[in-house]
Parts: sequence; C-alpha cells; structure tokens
Amino acid sequence: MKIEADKIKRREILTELRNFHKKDILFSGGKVLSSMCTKPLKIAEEAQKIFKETNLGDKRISEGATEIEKICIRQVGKFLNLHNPYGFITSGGTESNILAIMEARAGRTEKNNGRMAENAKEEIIVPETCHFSFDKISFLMGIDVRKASADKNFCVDLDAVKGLINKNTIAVVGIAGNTEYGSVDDIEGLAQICRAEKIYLHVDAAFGGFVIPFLKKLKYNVRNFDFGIEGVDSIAIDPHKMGMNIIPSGMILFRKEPKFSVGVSYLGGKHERLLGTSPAGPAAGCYACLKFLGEDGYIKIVKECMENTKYLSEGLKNQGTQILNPVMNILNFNIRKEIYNRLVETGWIISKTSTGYARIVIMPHTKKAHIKKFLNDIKQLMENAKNKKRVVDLSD
Ligand code: 0PR
Repeated sequence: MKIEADKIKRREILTELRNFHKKDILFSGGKVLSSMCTKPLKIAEEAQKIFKETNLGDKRISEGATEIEKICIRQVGKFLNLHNPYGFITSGGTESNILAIMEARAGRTEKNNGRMAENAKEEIIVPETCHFSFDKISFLMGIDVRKASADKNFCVDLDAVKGLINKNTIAVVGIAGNTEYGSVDDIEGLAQICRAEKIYLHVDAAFGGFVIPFLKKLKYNVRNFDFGIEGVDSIAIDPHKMGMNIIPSGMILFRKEPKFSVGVSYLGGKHERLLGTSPAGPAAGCYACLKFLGEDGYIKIVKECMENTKYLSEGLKNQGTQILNPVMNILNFNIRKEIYNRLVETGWIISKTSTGYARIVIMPHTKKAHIKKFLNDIKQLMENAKNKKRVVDLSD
C-alpha cells in the first residue's frame, strides 16, 4: 500500500515540476539569442548524475572527484599556456572572480611591494566595461573598485589604468571576452604595468577562455590573454558557457599555489575553496566535455559559432543595419527602439548594452535556421514601419 502511495506521490511531484519547467525557455527552441550558456553535452549530464552525492568540499570522502578536478585544471591549463596550474572548479565566473581578488588580498604583502598602510582601504582597478560581479566584490569584500575608462573598441585604456594605481591597489583586472561586446583588453599592456608595479593581475576570461584559444587555432586575429604572458596571476574561465558543460561550473586557475585558506580541524586540515559544500557533478561534467570534445571538438564548435555570427552580421548589413565588427561570437548592432521592442514582444531573447546597442550572443544552440528567422522578422518589422510611415506621410 505504502509503496503504491509513494509511487503516485512521486509521479504527481514530477508532473508538477514538468509543468513549472514548461514556463522556462529552452535553448533548443532557438529563440534565446543573448545568453552565454547553452544546451550542455549529453555526456556532461550523465557524468553529473554519477557524482550526485559527492562533496568536493570534503576531501576525506571525495578522493576520486578531487582527482577529476585536478585533471580538468591541468587540461584547461594547457589551453591557457600553463603547465603546472593550481586552481578549483567553481560555480561560475562570479565565484572565480571573488576567489581571484581574495587571492590578491592574501598575497598582498608579497605583491604590492608591502606599500599599503595597515588600515587603508584596498583598491582594485577594473575596466569600466567589466562584469557586474566586481560590484558585488566591492560590497562583499569592502574593497574600492576603481573603474578605468574604455577606448572606442570597448577595451580598457592603459593610461587610465596607470592613472588609477596608488599604494592601495592590490589588483588589476583585464577582460578577455567582454560580456557586452566580446572585446579583449590589452592584457600584455596590463601585464607590463603590473610587473613594473608588482601588482596582482587577474584576467576575467569567463566567456572568452573557451573561445580565444580556438580562434587562434582557426587563425583569427585575436589578442593574447593567457599565462603565456608573464605577469598574469590568475584566469577565470567558465565551462558552463562555451565549455559546453552543465550549470553551474566555473574555473579559476592560478599560476602559483594560492595562499588563501582557513583552518578546519574537523575536516582534517585547511579549506581553500570559497564555498563549503561543493558539488562534484560539474567537475565530472567538465571532465566528460574535455575528454569527449578534445581540442578539435572545441575548435569545431567555435568555428560554427563564428560562421553563424558572420551569417547574422552579413544579413544585418544587407538590410542596411549598422553593426560593430565582432571580435568573437558576440554581435552588437544599431536598431530602432520600436523594432527592438517588437522583437522582444514576439519572444526573441535579445538584450541591449549600456551604450544602447542590441547584443546577440551566438552560442552553439543557435543554428542558421534560427538566424534566418530572426533576420526575416527584422526585415518584416522594418517594412511594416516603412509602410506605416508612408501612410502617415500621405495623410500629412
Ligand atoms: N565574467 C564575465 C566576463 C561574464 O560574462 C560573466 C557572466 C561573469 C564573469 C559571471 O559569471 P557567472 O554568471 O557564471 O557567475 N556573463 C553572463 C551575463 O551576465 C552570465 C549569463 C549567462 C547571464 C547566461 C544570462 C544567461 O542566460 O550575461
């Protein structure tokens, strides 16, 4: 009796959940044109299930998962030009950026030349175009976040960075794959400044980390950003964005062994992560993606995203729309407000940047057929607007 009742209960709960899920918009529908996540690989979902009860935050009972994490960090280190990396699998770019700035703080007496007064407020310098996670870091860590202006290509201005450095600066941040524009800061220039000033340099490649290395293999002209540049101390890179892994999964890689940790005697020593209990499923998913795709698989994915980005940009240009030349699979263009609003009303998930451009991220779930439909909808709306205007003109 009890078994039958439980079965019915389970079925009811799952039906309720499926009904909630129907309200969510899935990537496979093709309408999501401005998200940095995508439909994960099937094998990543399967890998996650194997590790559903494993807690990476407790090394005593996660030896296997801890090994997986190390292998993933080492493999991604290879993509980022570092042969003996340290690091963690995190919940995403936000957590990785927090860990980087925590590390800058932990190592500040060594870096920063010991210049900072004991009670002064720490400062970090970020590009004004940085992700909003740095505003959270400011609130959370009580750090002053100084924003350096960007040039016309939405890359940080090196002179502005230099001008903001003072004895309280504990870190400088550069972006490789800007959230709104896909631009890549001059990391070599930033590294030169940071080396001279002995300041920690963190690169936020949450999005671009799984794009730029493969763009280079495809002979695209894109800036260097990785550990091959002397002076880069850490890089954030997200498997749950272009890495094809399940949500949530980020990664932080350090050049040197991180200094931050807290002591926890009942867990057998020290704890170095930000989160306590940490899911091992995303680490397993990451392992599966890296192994299943390999470098060639990632190259193929990036190639297709870039071809589709080109297809969209050519289509828009042919319709007379002004676009910004894309650095990667993020496209910005000018569009009239009414048309933008109509596109949103008809279900397209697109977004607008702080400077007023429409912003599209061409992820692996976006296929040519979806772009064709999108272009067609824009064309239709432009024609409607023209016809409406003509009617108004005639009645004038
Ligand atoms: N750094 C950069 C450069 C980012 O673009 C992002 C997120 C982060 C850090 C923070 O990463 P997490 O969100 O993993 O903590 N960029 C996307 C954004 O804010 C995140 C996103 C992804 C938003 C998918 C919506 C979405 O559907 O746009």
